[in-house]
Amino acid sequence: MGSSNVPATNRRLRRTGLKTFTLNEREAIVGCFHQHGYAVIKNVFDTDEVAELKCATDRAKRRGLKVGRSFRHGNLGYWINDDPCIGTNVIGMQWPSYDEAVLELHRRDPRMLTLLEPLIGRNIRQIVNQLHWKTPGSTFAVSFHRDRINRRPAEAFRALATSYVQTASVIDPMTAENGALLVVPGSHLRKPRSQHPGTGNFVTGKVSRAYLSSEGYCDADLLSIYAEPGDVALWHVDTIHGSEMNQSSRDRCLYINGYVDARNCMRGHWAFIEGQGIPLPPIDVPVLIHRDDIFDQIEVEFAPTPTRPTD
Ligand SMILES: O=C(O)CCC(=O)C(=O)O
Repeated sequence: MGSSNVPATNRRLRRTGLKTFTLNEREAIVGCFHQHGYAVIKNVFDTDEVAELKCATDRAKRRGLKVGRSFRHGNLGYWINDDPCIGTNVIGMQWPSYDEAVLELHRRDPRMLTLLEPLIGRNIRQIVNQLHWKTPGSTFAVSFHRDRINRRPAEAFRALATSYVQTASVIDPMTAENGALLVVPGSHLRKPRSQHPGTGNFVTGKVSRAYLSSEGYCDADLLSIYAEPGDVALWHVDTIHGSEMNQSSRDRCLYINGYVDARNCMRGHWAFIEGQGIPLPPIDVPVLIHRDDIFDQIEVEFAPTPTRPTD
């Protein structure tokens, strides 16, 4: 196949020396995503980059712990709870890219576009930018759900099944012991059989199987995504997934970015326009994403632990 068939993004990556993907690899990723509802791409980011990401996420967590309770500033939010086992615990952050430059660059890195472009094109908005930490000893876990339930209000999205990709950049190894992501391969292709309880995805303790079984699945249908720092996982908006508590002695941090074909989404920050990464505006410029009150309440505000559904 001649070089004119290599997508523009790939040609640019070859020149800069960043990780590239062959056409076969790209086709395999797209095929896996469509057929199984997820894909895992190894070594997208290198050791030095992962070390920088890890420093940034550790710094963010320390900042959260220092404040000691949930707060938000515009779309930036820190989620801090009182864990029954370890006490004050930072479980996650929304839009950490406002606080950490490395995370800001990562969300619009050309390698992310390489993974997204065959699925949702080159004009992309972003509605999820999130960190999840599973601190050793904590009870934090994520209940089984399809991301579709969180894409609210529904009228802000069109053709969600073909317009949305959730990504997770692996910061700490994901292992059998530390609450690796669990997916039900192929579940995106099956029509929902039940109503999701809609109670929010963050839970404590062993994750209930109720939703899984109401959808006709059991533990034998779960696939664990074991992955290394620098790997990126993608999943479909209708893929059932969740994760158990961390039973190991090491932290498990995941950096989650959710992207939408801009033609089909009325909310979110720009991530790419014609394949060009778009930086975040200053934090005091309100941008409508999750919070309907963003134009009224931009300054720092202490908040209860979120009760609304989150990723
Ligand atoms: O952090 C995790 O293990 C789960 C992430 C997740 O379920 C999501 O982002 O929708």
